[in-house]
Amino acid sequence: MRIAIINGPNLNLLGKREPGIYGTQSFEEFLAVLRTQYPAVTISYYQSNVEGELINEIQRVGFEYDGIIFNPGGYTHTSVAIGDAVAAIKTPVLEVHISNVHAREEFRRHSYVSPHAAGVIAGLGIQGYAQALDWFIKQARS
Ligand code: CA2
Repeated sequence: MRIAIINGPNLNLLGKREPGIYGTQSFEEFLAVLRTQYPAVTISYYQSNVEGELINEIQRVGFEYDGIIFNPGGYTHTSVAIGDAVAAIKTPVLEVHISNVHAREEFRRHSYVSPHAAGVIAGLGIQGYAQALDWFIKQARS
């Protein structure tokens, strides 16, 4: 089973800034644990701060992989193009947000991605990615 994790802008700063909102662990540390816990799953990881690069990666994995776990970062709330890319691919996408976007500023309540996602996880911290991975594994078994 192949799962792609894609993180959008500023998520390369995880563990370095704003620990109160985004936690203290870097994504690379978390990913190493995830790969150890799920040895049967091939987990690719891609992070970019650039909108078009994220779209290229969505298209690259979007017809071959079994699932995409996608945190579009701030582009969630602004990018028609990223929403269009998610709508255009075959692979199901779970949208993940580390923070509870519904408990923050009003503008974070709208997502251009959610209408095209299989589901949305928000506010569970970095563990939301593990929850998303569990869901894809259980879906594949059923
Ligand atoms: O909660 C999330 O995962 C977000 O997608 C994170 C985005 C934010 O714009 C969304 O509304 C919700 C921001 C990512 C910024 O990541 C940082 C991580 C560490 C330190 C500073 C920023």
